[in-house]
Amino acid sequence: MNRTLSTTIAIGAFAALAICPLCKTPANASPAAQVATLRVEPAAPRTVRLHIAGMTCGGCVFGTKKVLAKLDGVTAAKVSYEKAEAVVTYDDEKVTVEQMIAAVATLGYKASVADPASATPSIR
Ligand SMILES: [Cu+2]
Repeated sequence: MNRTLSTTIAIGAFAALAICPLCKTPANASPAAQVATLRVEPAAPRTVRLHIAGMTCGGCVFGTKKVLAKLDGVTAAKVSYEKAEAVVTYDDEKVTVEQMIAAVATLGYKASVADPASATPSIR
């Protein structure tokens, strides 16, 4: 009984020390965790808050959301008619804020960055 317990502790300690010297990933990490570490610098999703002038109804919100979501690299677009803004989550390796503004302009609305400081990596 007592012997079995100490054996278990020894195995646990060994597993914790078995860390790959290259990637610092514990050798017993799940395959998914190992794949994640292969990407040297994972693209952090960014979020930008755009002020959108010209939206006059819920249909405008729908259209704006649609053109933003259609852009490759945009993963989420929350458009608010009340606030006259769009909060867009995107991958900055695939799409730029300028492209979003241009896409919104095709509908006749004028988008501008509401908060430049918001165009930073999303903390969430
Ligand atoms: Cu409208």
